[in-house]
Amino acid sequence: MLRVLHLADLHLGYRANHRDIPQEVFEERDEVLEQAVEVAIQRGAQLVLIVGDLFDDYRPGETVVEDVLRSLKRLEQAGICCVTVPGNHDEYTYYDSVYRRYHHRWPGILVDNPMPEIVHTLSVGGTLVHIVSLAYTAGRTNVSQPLRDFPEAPNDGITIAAFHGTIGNPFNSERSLPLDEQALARTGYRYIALGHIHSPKRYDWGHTVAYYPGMVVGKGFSDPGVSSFSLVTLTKGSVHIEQIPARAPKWHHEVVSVSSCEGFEALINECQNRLQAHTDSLVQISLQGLAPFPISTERLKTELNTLCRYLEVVDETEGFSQEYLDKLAREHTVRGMFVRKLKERIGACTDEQQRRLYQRALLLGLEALGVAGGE
Ligand SMILES: [Mn+2]
Repeated sequence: MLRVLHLADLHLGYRANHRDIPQEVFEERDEVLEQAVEVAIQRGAQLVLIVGDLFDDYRPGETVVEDVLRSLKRLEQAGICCVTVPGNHDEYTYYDSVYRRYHHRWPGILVDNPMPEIVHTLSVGGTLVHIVSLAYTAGRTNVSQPLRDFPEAPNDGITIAAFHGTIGNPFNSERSLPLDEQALARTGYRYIALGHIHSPKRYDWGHTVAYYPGMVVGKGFSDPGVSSFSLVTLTKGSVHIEQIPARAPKWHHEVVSVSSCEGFEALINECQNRLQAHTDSLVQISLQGLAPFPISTERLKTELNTLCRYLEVVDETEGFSQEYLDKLAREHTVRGMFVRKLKERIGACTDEQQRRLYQRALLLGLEALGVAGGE
């Protein structure tokens, strides 16, 4: 039996400076490797694989690097083999890449060969475990076609691979490693630890299992992470992957339809209900549908932002509801006249593109006349 803690895409050192998200959220996510080390020790892992994008950048800050070295040192002292594979964010290519600058001090195995090779062999309870990997290096790793030449699995023991790349994407334009799915399936390796794709995915090719554990701690609402570690247990007949919860900032995206809300108070209530299960999360509320009344996202934020760790409200409504526009059209004001005129034009319109243009004009006009900000 072999127990492997399979990590990938930790993206340590990531900071989102363009948002008003509190900095400590990102400092907190940087502690994930130390947690992973704890899990590896407590759960008796014999091997830790870090399959690319350990850092968010190839030149991370010194503090982040020193913390990583300290954590990996702990693994070494606990007698756990650790293999670090550079990714595409923390690419090995650059002369001042973190992995070149800290190579001499890196605990465990730091992969630096540009094409797949057996990088290390360890013995676990008398069984040999061979590890195949590479560090994608621009100009040296041949990516003119998806990678399909892999070293043959030796007859003694089992073979495991660790690749940071994309399966089955021969025309990928990003700087990353394309991997040939059929060729991987033919290797006969017992387990292929993958990284690069941030959501989990498992491939079963007969006796060979390949797996993306996903990003452990999220970077934001569009890249929320899985908030768990993947502990892989290999036995003679099976590959079992257990999810172990990770303490990490939680990102949550919530869609709220405004169409059915009677008024602003009802909308606040609806949002409050939705937030109840996410009090310790960073939440993004996306307002959708046709608004039956003017919505102030600022006011919503003020009303709700104490109910969760951080709140962002995005107005993605498509415009105002018919009822609301009818109400405005009845006003004896410039605004009422504007709405009447635009409604007439929209009603008479036969061209779809022209109609959308008028609808956009209606929204912009109403904004200018002071309705979108809230009454
Ligand atoms: Mn990544």
